[in-house]
Amino acid sequence: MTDYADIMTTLISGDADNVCNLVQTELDQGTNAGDILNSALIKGMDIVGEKMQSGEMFIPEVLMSAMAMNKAVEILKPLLSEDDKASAGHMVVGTVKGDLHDIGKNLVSMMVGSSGFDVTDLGVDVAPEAFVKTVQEKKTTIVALSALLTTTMPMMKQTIDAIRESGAEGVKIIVGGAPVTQAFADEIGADGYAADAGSAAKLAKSFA
Ligand code: B1M
Repeated sequence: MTDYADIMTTLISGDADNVCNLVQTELDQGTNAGDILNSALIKGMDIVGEKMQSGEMFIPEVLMSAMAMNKAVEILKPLLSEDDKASAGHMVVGTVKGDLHDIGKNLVSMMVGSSGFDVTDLGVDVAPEAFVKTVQEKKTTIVALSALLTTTMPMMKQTIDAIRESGAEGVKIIVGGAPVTQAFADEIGADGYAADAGSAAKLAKSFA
């Protein structure tokens, strides 16, 4: 059985061209696209998440890996079976109303997307009603809220309340962002808190 060490190492180093070449070589040799996705790319991104958490990788490096992952997935997409395409669930992510910071939120979006979720990114300055609308329209299993300002943290509670009051069932709401803590997450009734994008992907998977 292939261990895909080359693909994983190249993905972790963020070398998109070589990841794509290695993926294409595997395909040319008849390797199944779903196997490459699950056993090489998603596994590789799991390692990126761990390295990010431990401080071994920094934001720009993580972004390079995530971009390499996205390019490789584009090659595999037409070849994936419906089973392979079935995602871990649907996540809606956004920075709450009044807050324009999006760099951390984009990382969360990429890391969670790379770990098998179908992600809708609503962007920044997202009103509670917009989250509610998306949760209702898609089969959302997880909502991830980002806030970078102490002044927009209360908007996280308002958003959680709006989603709960809309009657959405089985939706897990997770929160994060520099000023957010586990204690704050507990206080506002969130289902979870993640300190960084790698942890957000792990947390999302734990709910899948
Ligand atoms: Co702003 N800003 N900013 N800013 N800004 C901060 C946040 C601030 C700490 C700077 C400071 O004063 N030291 C401060 C907030 C103070 C506070 O409230 N305690 C601040 C301020 C005051 C402001 C303005 C009010 C300034 C002004 O206009 N007077 C203004 C507000 C605008 C608004 O939002 N309404 C403002 C504006 C801006 C820019 C537009 C100039 C720009 C944003 C550009 C952009 O995002 N496209 C900006 C920036 C760049 C920053 C700093 C310098 C960097 C933020 C960043 O991107 N970090 C920031 C200072 C700092 O943090 N050092 C600052 C990198 C990013 C990867 O980290 O977003 O924390 P972060 O994401 C992390 C984790 O937090 C976590 O994962 C990521 C890592 O993996 N995470 C989640 C984030 N979201 C998550 C969601 C999850 C899970 C994890 O869901 C489950």
